[in-house]
Amino acid sequence: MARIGVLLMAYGTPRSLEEVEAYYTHIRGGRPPSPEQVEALRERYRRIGGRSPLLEITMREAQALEARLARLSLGHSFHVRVGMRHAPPFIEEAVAGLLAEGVDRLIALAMAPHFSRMSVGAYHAAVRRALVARGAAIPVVEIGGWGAHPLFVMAMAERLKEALEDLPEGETIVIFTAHSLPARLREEGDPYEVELLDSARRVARMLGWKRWRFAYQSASATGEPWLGPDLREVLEGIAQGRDARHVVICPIGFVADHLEILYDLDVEAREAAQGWGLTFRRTRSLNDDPLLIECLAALVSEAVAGG
Ligand code: FEC
Repeated sequence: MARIGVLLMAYGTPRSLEEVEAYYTHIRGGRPPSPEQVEALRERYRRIGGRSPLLEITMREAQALEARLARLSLGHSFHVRVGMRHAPPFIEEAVAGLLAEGVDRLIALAMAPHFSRMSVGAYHAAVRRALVARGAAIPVVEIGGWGAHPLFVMAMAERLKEALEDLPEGETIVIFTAHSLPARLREEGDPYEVELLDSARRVARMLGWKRWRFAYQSASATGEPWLGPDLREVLEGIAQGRDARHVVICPIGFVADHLEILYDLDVEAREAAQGWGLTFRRTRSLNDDPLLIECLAALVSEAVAGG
């Protein structure tokens, strides 16, 4: 019987408004943001009640996954721990904790279903760095993009079906969204966009829903071009072309509620859509939905079997 450490990784969030500056500095690779930038970010957290629920939700996912893996009786003991990329508990601390618990191998699973070297790739790199720093030579299975997994597609399709229930098909457009990244990734052959569009197609096909678009959200102002089209442009185009009266946003690139959902979509995009005369609805996030947990358990079991 092996002792298997499962590292559930997510973006990370400041635990209070005081932590925003350190968090933002970490995201920027150690370059401190200006006081104005810090204040603007604090204001976004204030607008969603002072903090984001991302850490608590990821903790709940980890507990549910550990319980589900135990019930599956796979013949191993599973230790599921949370590691964040930009805030405590950091990935490095989680790796150290799992090593102290005596795990003999690791499965690294990012709570971002679509692979990009700038997102999931960076989570995996943090795991490798943490192992090297501790001189630990245990096997690691890095789970790549899982946005095409049938259970993920089914879970997203259920949420979308629920949001579409009472809306007239001829007057409604679904917009699948994901976090934008610098556009140079396209030329570099990064799989992010291909995986996102594939996921969106699968969900739409499962419901037989034809009227959908894809847009990126939450781009940063870094001075370089980011992947588009941006959600605002798509909303404006729909309104100007009178293509639909209702829009349903399905943030397929995210699994949990956090700032980019609760502010960027529920506040900013909603205001924009309504300003253009559209009614706005968003699919509920999966969070610790049993079907998502089932999907994570399947990913871990497949990794154990394959790795
Ligand atoms: O709820 C929370 O407190 C955390 C919300 C949050 C999530 C998230 C997910 C992703 N990001 C991705 C890429 C980038 C790149 C930059 C960047 C910047 C920020 C800033 C905040 C922030 N991100 Fe984020 N991201 C979240 C929050 N993100 C806050 C800083 C302010 C701003 O620019 O808006 C640019 C870094 C730089 O300046 O150099 C790039 C990607 C994801 C989705 C995958 C994942 O979850 O890992 C990709 C959640």
